[in-house]
Amino acid sequence: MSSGPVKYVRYLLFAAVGLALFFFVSRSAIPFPENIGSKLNPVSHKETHSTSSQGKAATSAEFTNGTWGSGDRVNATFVTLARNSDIWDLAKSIRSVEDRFNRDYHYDWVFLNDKEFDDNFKKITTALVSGTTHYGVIPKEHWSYPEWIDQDKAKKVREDMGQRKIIYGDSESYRHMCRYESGFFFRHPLMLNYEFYWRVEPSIELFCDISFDPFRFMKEKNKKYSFVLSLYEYFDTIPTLWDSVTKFMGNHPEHIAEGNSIDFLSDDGGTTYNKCHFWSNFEIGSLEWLRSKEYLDYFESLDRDGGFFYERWGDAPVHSIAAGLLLKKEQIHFFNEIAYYHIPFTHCPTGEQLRLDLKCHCDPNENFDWKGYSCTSRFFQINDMKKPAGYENES
Ligand SMILES: Nc1nc2c(ncn2[C@@H]2O[C@H](COP(=O)(O)OP(=O)(O)OP(=O)(O)O)[C@@H](O)[C@H]2O)c(=O)[nH]1
Ligand SMILES: [Mg+2]
Repeated sequence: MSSGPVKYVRYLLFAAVGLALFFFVSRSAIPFPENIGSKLNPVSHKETHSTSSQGKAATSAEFTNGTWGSGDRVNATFVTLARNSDIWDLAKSIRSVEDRFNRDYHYDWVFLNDKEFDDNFKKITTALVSGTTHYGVIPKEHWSYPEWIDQDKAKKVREDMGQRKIIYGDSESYRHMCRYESGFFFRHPLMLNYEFYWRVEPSIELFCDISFDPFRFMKEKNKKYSFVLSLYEYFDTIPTLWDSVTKFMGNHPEHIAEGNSIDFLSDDGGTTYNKCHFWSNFEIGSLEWLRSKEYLDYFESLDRDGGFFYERWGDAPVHSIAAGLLLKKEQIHFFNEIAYYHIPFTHCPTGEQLRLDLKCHCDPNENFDWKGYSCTSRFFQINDMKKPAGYENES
């Protein structure tokens, strides 16, 4: 991992290159599976000033007056994949989550690692988490090459991507990490007893009090996946991902949900991928959905195609495309109220009164949601959601 300023510059470069690529790189297009029928027909959407079903479903008042805070806890856990060396960056994240939310709820926290956690890691995290902590080692078969992968070919790809300076392009462990987050963390024995998860990474920050229980909100509203930030993926990491998804859709039309979010993912009804994805370093989601036949068939199909190793598919587009295709639109939720930072992007809630009520300490000018490289406007548009008042001042 690189140091702070260097990393920041790297991200700026990455964002600039990504933006340029988004506009100039031609997209892959393969024949569209006909047996999906009307499920992927694009619908036209009005610009977003009507009140939506999603907008009606959750108002800001509900998140500040305790509507979702009362009652029993949900069967849920925080989950973090980490190395022993991540301990101090992770300690900051845990402190933030505890101070802003979990000290009132005491949810459990599961830590997963491809190696044994050392005593220092366990001691510090146990002291910081107000709920029960669990520590798991990842089974070897979930963090190694499947037998159908040609490892020489994978090595050449890493060397080539390294020379082309693609972020994490030369990293073998990053690829295992992305594949693990895409297809396995929810199947770890420690995760099997839980219904919902909240993913936390090292060095994140929460800027506002969370005065409601997001797990409870997810469960009672029948939400399966949620996000706070969305953006465009770097094309060179996923050149054939959509081809693989298209193949899956052709083989499993029964898994594609009626009323899905295809228009979040594609500008042409599914022929090509527009690279929009939810930023998965923050996720609150349903483990039961990830363990469903629909999701497992999807992951298995993508995994067989080898792009986790022959390209550098990230768990963010993999999860997002699944959510976009396998779930109904209304099962995906945007949490404006959860203020979040992971280098280099900030989600600072739009709406001054909300920020004051929640004791936020983020600068609204840094809010990424309505800026050009975010996909959140598109999410609002496809769901006919009204953007929060004041968004124009943050674009
Ligand atoms: N156990 C283990 N965890 C890892 C490994 N690589 C990454 N992780 C964890 O996987 C998550 C994602 O890795 P990050 O390095 O944060 O990836 P990223 O968010 O794309 O990039 P950054 O900007 O560096 O944060 C984090 O929770 C890491 O701690 C690894 O080799 N072993
Ligand atoms: Mg990270």
